[in-house]
Amino acid sequence: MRIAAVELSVVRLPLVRPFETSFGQMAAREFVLVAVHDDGAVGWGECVADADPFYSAESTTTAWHVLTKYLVPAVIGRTFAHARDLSAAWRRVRGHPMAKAALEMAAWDLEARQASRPLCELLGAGARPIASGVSLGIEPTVDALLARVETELAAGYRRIKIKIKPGWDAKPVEAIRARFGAIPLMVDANAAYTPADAATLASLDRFDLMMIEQPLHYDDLVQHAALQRSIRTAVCLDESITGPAAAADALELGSCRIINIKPGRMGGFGPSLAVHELAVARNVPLWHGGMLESGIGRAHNLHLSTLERFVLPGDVAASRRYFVPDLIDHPIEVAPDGTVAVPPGPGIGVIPVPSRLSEATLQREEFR
Ligand code: OSB
Ligand code: MG
Repeated sequence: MRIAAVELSVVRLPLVRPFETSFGQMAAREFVLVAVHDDGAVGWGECVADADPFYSAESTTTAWHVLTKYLVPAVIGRTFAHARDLSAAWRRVRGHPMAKAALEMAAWDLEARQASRPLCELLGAGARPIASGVSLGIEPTVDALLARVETELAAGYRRIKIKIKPGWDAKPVEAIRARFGAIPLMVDANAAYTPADAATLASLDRFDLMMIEQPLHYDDLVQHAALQRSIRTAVCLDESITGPAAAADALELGSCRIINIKPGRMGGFGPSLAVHELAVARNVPLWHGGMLESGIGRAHNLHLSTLERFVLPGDVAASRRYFVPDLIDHPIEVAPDGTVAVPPGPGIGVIPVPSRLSEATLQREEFR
């Protein structure tokens, strides 16, 4: 594959409904979309960095800066045997995993399209239905949250995750258990607690949650290990798992029992495959996280989710939960059994609808 041309766009899509987490409220997604061209073939990648650096240090602006100034210049005009080799070209650039992942994953899509194979096969697996869960934001009232849970269970989703923060934790969980019984239920704190809250977090043990996701600081492993020793519920790490080294440290320390994989957070599919290998070796359950991606990023996530160690339902829900219309030609749908199909065809299996893309584009630049 030769990186003959790269097209970068900043795209803005309003969310179907605002999404509130412990770090703030989002009403729209604003992200960098990458198109990599070679000889008529195009590979697509979506940068999961948000407009604001609240989930992690990266933002749309930093991703644009690092892509235009460093990452694209490092690969443009060059030939690579495999998409996983691109990362060697930007080895000197520290950090910025979301910017790197967007370009690396576009190259994976291009490589798969040029081989006329679905991306999941290049990643070492094969298409299978992916069990899907939903991530529900913080609501103004418990009743509003219960109504959302009811809707998503009726749609077939296999697990409910609710966002929590101090003051919005045991109360909504207790209300969901009271109304819906023993459904697969988990919580995500997005780093909103400190070790001083250990008693509050331990009090959630009585609800038999599948896991508590990222309760403590976003780059901590040591305090999570102490917390995991003191509670029965499994800790799952999201923000803290920045790549294979952090994953190995977390498992060694006992910081978590479950890992949430997001290729954007770790720098792309290369590092994600390394974490997957580690999880196979150590028998650690994985699931695929979501970053409110458009259908482009979600299609990448579905292909990666076909690997064997993704044994828990992922945050890979239907297009209509996020964007109407989605950026892609064939919206992603959930089946009545709560699974989502991997888009068939070469590469990720979907492309942006040109008119929707141009309507949503705020800024654009081409490199050749
Ligand atoms: O922590 O998993 C998270 C969305 C944005 C940033 C971080 C997270 C999330 C979600 C939504 O939970 C998952 C999705 O449905 O895409
Ligand atoms: Mg999370």
